[in-house]
Amino acid sequence: MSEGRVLARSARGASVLVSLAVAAVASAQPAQTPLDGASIPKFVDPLPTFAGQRVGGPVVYVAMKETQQQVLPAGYGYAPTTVWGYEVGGIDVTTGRPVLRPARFPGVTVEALQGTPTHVVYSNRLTTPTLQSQLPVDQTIHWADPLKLRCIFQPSMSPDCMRQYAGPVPTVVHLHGGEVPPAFDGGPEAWFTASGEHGSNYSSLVPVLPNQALYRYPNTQEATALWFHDHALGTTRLNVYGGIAAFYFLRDDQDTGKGSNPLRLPAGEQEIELALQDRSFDIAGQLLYYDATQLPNPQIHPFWRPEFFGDVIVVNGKSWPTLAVEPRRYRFRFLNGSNARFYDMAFAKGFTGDPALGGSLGMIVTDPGPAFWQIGTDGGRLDAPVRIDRLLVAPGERADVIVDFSGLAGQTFTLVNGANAPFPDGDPVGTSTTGQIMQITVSKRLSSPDGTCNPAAGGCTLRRTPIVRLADPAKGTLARGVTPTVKRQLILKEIAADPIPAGCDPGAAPGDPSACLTTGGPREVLLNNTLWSGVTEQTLTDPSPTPVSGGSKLGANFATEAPRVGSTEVWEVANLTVDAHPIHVHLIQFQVLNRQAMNTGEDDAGAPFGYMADWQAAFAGGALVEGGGPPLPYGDPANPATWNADGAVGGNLPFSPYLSGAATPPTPGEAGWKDTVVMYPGTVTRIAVRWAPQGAGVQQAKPGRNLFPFDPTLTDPKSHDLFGNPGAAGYVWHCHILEHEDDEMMRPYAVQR
Ligand SMILES: [Cu+2]
Repeated sequence: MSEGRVLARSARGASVLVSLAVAAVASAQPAQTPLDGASIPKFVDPLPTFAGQRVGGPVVYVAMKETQQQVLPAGYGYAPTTVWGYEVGGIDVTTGRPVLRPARFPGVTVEALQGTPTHVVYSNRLTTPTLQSQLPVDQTIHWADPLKLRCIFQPSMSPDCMRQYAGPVPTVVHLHGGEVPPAFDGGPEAWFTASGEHGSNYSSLVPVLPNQALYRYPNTQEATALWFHDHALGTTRLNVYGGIAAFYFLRDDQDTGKGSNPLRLPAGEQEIELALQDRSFDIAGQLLYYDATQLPNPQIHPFWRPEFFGDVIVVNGKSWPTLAVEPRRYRFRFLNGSNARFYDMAFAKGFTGDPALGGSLGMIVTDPGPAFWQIGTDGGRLDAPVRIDRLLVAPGERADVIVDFSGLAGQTFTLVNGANAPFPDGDPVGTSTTGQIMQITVSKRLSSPDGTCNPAAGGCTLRRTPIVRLADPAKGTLARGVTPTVKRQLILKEIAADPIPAGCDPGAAPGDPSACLTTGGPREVLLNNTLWSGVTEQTLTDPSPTPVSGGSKLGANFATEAPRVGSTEVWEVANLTVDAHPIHVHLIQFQVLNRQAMNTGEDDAGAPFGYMADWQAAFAGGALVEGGGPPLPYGDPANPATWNADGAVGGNLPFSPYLSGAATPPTPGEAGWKDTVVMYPGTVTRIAVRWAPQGAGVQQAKPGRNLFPFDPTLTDPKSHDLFGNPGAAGYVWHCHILEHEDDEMMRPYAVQR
């Protein structure tokens, strides 16, 4: 244990001394009595839809505002819920007239057309929001910190760090899945507040008001459902929970969104956004995030919890809605906008929640409804529709599907969910709560003949040209002609809090003298055992902290992943934790190569085995250095002498001796462009990542050749690229479980010339 390690421990340990005060402070918060999700009537109110309301045009205006929304069913005495929403203004894409859509959660969909840039003026108008008092901002994690209290760096935390935060709300908007310049990526440190404070990586195309940022999206990638949501450092989980998220449909001349679209896809009223988000409520109908009886790690972070799981499923801002459809085909644009909950879905006429009936999933479909025909992934349309009986969508992922209700007139289906939480081995869903998402009744008369393509009959042609293949999804190998220049082997590692000390009472309420100051649960989850900042946890509070191996300065941080523009890399990520993590890379769309089982983990007594044991022993000193980076030198992508025996950089022991079984190709629903991919525990997930636009041919993209319509390598905020975009400090890759990304499971990355 290094001296720095001891210092860091004592710095964090100091928070123990003051954490007893937390309960008193927490009890000073407005008391919230939980509303049992099972008591809320389901399938009462109609699903809110956005057809006929979507907003586009060359300039779009998006304001973050607090508003009241009837999330729980109307007419049952539930008050409207105070939420944060996006108010969206621009040109109505149906009528061509200027419109302003009122703030709501999620915001009304923005629509853009491939090849036509969209300018968006984002305004933070969350001035003195009342919802703030219900959101447990944790000032002791590495966060935006507009008041500059620097709690994470304080050797002994002041009471200011431990009480309910009441300062300005930092926000920044990330267009998830977008091929955009670094200045408009909406990264974690580009935040801005209603009162005009700015994060270190704030940028705007041109100067605007201090509470605003103006971004220009080139819209040159493939048509798909992107989404925009808040991404402020260390408070994304709360801002998104409050409600600031919305779809961003990118159209092209095939997927026009109009009934006349040449692909003959369902359109108009038959194309429906479905944003799935779980929430909890109090008996006053207000959002409930924090339960003071479930302090996860008061020893270290008084308010942060490892994952949020609500007991109410909300779709498009309405709890358990119902949707009346005609007996015809519909196109559903699924988005998992939840903080941490996965959805493993099927339409069912009959279902049961009794796991004893078999299957690994909590909800058993006894009488199936129509199947999903998936036509698109995160980043665009598939080559051909694929039939999916159970649709898995992790936080951040999207799925574009057709469901055929023809011949089913008069029937009622429930969209059920069987995904354990945490996924895949956590608690089963609640049969009458989280196991159900929404209801569909085939109760409307057929208003016109269904002229859409029928995927079941092989009638749908989705693309003019096939997907440019980095990976061969049938074989699980690199596609022909693809030559990656770098292989990275990286790991996901959970860092636990200290074990529960002897003599305390794990069941005692916080503040009780016998209560435990730690649950022994997760303290943070790290990418390659490295903090967001890229400095070692042991030197975090030093005036000149030490970067981890391979770290090079990028803005306020140190990046370790610095791919060359135009190059293709293979990232092999071994998940050493017990849960699945949806890993998201900004700027590009990638392709899934394969997954392979790996002998790694900790046994029931917490003893590491397999790769984890050897990997921990590989640290200097023979034991894991928490947050100290990888155990070995990171390696230089340009110097093969520095690579490990698997030919990889990343600073880790080679994975190959620990692999077992054959590598499995991506699922049919993953066989396209992805920006977020599920990485299962005890598994290495391999992705092919190319720093070039999706449409570039395999022979076109070359290391050092920039094919983007902007310069992704420009880091200097004072200069502009040839396209007029300012520079900014790079991009990020991270886990899309929002509680994880807020507490260090995120890394900056640089694109190099
Ligand atoms: Cu995670």
